[in-house]
This record gives sequence, structure tokens and C-alpha cells, in this order.
Amino acid sequence: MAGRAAFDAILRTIHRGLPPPQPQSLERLLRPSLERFAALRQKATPVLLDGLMADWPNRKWSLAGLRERFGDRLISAIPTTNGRLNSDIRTGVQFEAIRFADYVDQIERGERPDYYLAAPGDVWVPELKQEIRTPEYCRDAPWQNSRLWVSAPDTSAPLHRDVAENIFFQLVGRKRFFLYAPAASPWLYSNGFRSALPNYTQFDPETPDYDRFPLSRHVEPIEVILEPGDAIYLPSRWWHQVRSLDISVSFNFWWAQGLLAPIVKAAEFVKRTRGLEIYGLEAKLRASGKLGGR
Ligand SMILES: O=C(O)CCC(=O)C(=O)O
Repeated sequence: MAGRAAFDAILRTIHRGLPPPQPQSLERLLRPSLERFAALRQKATPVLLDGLMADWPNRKWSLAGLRERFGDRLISAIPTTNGRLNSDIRTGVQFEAIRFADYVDQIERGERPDYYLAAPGDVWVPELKQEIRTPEYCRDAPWQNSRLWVSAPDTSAPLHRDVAENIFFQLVGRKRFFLYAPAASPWLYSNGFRSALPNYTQFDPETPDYDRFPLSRHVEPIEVILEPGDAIYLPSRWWHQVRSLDISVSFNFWWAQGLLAPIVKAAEFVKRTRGLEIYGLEAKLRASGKLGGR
């Protein structure tokens, strides 16, 4: 048995073959205080957060408005096949630069482009960071990152997880999230430790293939639909698969603090020096003076 499968088998034995129970639905809280949020982080359970956009200067988001501002800009996007983000266990997730307006035009014509627009906020659309305020819960974290997501209906990202914590804002359209607790991992057929995507699984909760992945029958995802104006907190290492139900615009903040910060910083340093994921594309565009520009 290969490393990851053997590791997961040991974990299942420790749990006597049964996954620990996870909540059926998520709590919804109105702008919890810093102390309350610290307590939520301790519990490491996702929660819906209301009222975090109350102090944003712009709360009216539209695709047309974004095109007006960023239409000519080159923006990063991940190629998709039939709406599903391309991921490869040998090469990981690749980014390409596309023209913002071309992408939006295609979506508005009712087509599904062969891309999922996914652009780190600070580097590619820094103007948005003036309007989409970093939540106070993570403002002082020693490692932070953010991303703008724009997609056609029926675009999806496969089941994966991140070490960083996440607050995810849904700005336009709806998205469906499928969530599993970290403790469900040994039942989800994660990719091998040495693959380019060890944080992705082979199992797909939307089209479950129980002949290939029989153990996944034992774990049920939490399903939640984010409406425009909703935000969700995802603790470190929670599995998530996300599908756009409509034309969708989202913006999220990842952060790492405490023991997680050096882990995330080291992983990002390795990716940056090897030019992996977004970093290779950023280096190329920076050299030609086109990063964040036209
Ligand atoms: O919205 C999506 O499609 C993916 C979001 C995601 O993976 C994340 O915020 O970590």
C-alpha cells in the first residue's frame, strides 16, 4: 500500500473505522466580537458570518462594474474543462493570463469560458483592497493572502483543503460549498504525499463513485449555499468543493498565525522559488511590465 493510503488506513484504525461526527449545518453569526471569533477559531468549525461588509465603502458589486474598471487588464485564470478547474497530480494547478473584458464578455453572452478567473488581490487588483476590507479577525496575521474569483454558472473547483484559514465573501451570484472536517480525510482518498497536489482528493462528492471510492460512503459533506452578501469562515485544513450556481464574483482572505504561519510561509517560499502555481506567471509578467497592468 502506498504512503498516503497506508497513513490513512492507520488513522481509520485509530478511529475504529468510523469517522468522527461532523455538524449537519452551520451556525450563522452577526459580526462576532474579536473574543468570540477567537473562541470560534479554537473550535475549528466553519461558520457563516453576517455584517462583515457593513463598513465597506462599496457594497454594490456587478460584473459590468468590474469590467468598466478592469476591462483592459491582464488577469490570471486557471484553465477548466467542462467547467471543472484543471488539476494534475504531476504538474499541479497552472495559471494563465487573459484579458478581463474578454472573459466577462464571454460569460455575459451565456457561454462558459475554458477558464476560472482566480487572481491574487494584492498583486493583480490592488484597487479592490481599498473597498473589500480585510476582516478585523485576520488584519494583524503575519501571513495573509487574498483572491478574486469570477466564474460562469456551473464552474467548479475540486475537493481540496488549505493550511491557511479563510474568510470567503460571496459578492455576486450564489455558490454551493461541500465541506468535510479534517478528521474525514482518511475516508476521502487524498492524492499521494509526493504528488503536486497532496491537498486534493480523488473523490468527488458531487458525482460520488463508490465503486472506486467505497470508504467515502461513510462520510457526509455539509452542504451550504452562499448568497450574495454572505461570508463563510473556513478553519485550517477543512476540505471544500465549490460550485458556482450563477455568474459568480467572490473575494476571499487567507491568513496564517501562530504555528501555522511558518508552515504556510515555508510552503509559499518553495512555490515562489520554483515558479509554481501563480508565481511563475507573475514573474514572467513582471519582467515584461504587464503585471497588474495592460
Ligand atoms: O470559490 C471557489 O471556487 C474556490 C474557493 C477556494 O478554494 C478557497 O477559497 O480556498
